[in-house]
Amino acid sequence: MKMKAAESLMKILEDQGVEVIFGYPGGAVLPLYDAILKNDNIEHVLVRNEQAAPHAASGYARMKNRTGVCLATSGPGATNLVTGLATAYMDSVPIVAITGQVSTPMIGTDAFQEVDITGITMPITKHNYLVKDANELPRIIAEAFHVASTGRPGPVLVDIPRDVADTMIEHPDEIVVNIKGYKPTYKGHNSQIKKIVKALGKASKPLILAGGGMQYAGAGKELLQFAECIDAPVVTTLNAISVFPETNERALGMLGMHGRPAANYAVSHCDLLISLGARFGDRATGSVAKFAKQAKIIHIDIDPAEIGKNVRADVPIVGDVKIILKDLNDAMTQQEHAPWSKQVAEWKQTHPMQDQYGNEADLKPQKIIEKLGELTRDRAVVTTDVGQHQMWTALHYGFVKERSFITSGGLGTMGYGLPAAIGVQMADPKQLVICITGDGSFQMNLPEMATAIEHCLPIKILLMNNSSLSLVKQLQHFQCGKRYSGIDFTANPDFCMLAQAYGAKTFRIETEEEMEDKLKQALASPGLTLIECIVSNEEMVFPFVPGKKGLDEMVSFNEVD
Ligand SMILES: Cc1ncc(C[n+]2csc(CCOP(=O)(O)OP(=O)(O)O)c2C)c(N)n1
Repeated sequence: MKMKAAESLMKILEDQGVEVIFGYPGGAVLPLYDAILKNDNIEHVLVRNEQAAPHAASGYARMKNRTGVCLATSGPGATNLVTGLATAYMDSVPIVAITGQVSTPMIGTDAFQEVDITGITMPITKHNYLVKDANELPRIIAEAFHVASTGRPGPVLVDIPRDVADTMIEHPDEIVVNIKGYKPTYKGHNSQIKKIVKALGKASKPLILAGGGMQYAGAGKELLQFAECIDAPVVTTLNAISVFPETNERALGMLGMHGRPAANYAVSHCDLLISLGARFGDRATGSVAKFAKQAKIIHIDIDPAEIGKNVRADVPIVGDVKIILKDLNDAMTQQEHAPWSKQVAEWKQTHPMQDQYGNEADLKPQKIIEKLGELTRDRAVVTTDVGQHQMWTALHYGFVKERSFITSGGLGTMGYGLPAAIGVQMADPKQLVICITGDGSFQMNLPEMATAIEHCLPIKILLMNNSSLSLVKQLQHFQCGKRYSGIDFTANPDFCMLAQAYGAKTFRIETEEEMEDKLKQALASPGLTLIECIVSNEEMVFPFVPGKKGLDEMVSFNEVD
């Protein structure tokens, strides 16, 4: 059937199962917006700044394990997507971003709102396309979805000139995707699996390191079985939090710069580290030279480019972590490492997280998060922004449900939390969605409250207001001799009044005494709700591994003046 390329595009999106597009219009995407209007099956969510669109698509994708879609116009619309695409790239989130481009004859003439977005996004997308021939559009879109969601997931951008979108084309009945040279490996090589089984047989202090790839693979069940079978404790990276229930006795929680003491000690003392879908980012490893020094390292990842990139791999294996874990579970016999388990349990006991609180303030952010965890643990999905509040959430909430923690781990993007929560809530309208944010991060994308109101999304925003950029303040404390530069927000608005102006319900918590009651009330409140917690900016996140130090050289609360 003949139709405009823009209409054909919408049909293909529908075939790909797209239910929602997060976007913002402009001149170069008029044909696409016109085509959306004619399509009854795809909802368009108008964000308040394009920056929120890929973040929302990311929240949606991470919640639903499906590719998220965002849309922006050419020029400034497209460049506003850049931070979100880089965020998705670093965290391996499948997104298809569609941008409008000036008409083909105008490309390269510095036309109004022209920008070379494929050039700009080359290093932060898995792949990108500039569509020059309208007849190619259906195939390119199908390819974009295939590339975004297979192998190691990631963002793909498709740039569509306005005249291309307007061209009449024959809508194909069927599209077969066949990309030469692109064949992700899913099944692990048999000989490598045998090597792993052998290495496990020799180890007396094995440790499992779960990374973000475990979330995407949905391999929580296999992980639990594996950990039990090889009798090993489990540490997680920031992006893997919630893949292994933190209430399980084998769970040591997050490792790294702000890792839990038991997790960091275990990494430093294990004799075999089995890394599953983790990329050994510097925040997780601390000094690479001092990382897991006593251990043989098994590196399992779907992306061959990850192997040996940051940390040596003694036994590498490329493939899908879920499939490989299944094979390993089949191949392994029950093991026991009682002295190691005892040692790890001791570390947990002698270094409780409560020791990492500050002792000055009345209302401690760590306690708020612990209480929130207690009240919502198995029934909420939490998104965060970036800062101390993010680390406290990672350390103190106590996640138990797979895919219940969604954060910008790799890029550390402030402004991620609220739009991501919008995506999560759109993906699952019945879900309790909580966005934990700081006053700095919240101000980067707070107009998205209007988007949430417009779509009746009952998101709960927990705002830790310390009137400053406190994670930076903490760095300045240690690295700049307590000289604090550019971190005070002396002119913060009244956030409750502001949220009310958008139509949200609000609560303010100022003392520990009122904390539980107000949290309960806020959680029970229908509609968009802001819970503002007034906390001290003297608080710090502990433990803390100073630069160039190894993971077992953590600084704790009681070691700092
Ligand atoms: C877009 C962006 N700009 C700057 C930074 C650097 N940065 C990291 S944490 C932080 C402070 C965050 O402050 P806030 O959101 O108030 O959280 P808090 O640390 O106070 O909990 C800053 C500025 C960043 N991560 N992202």
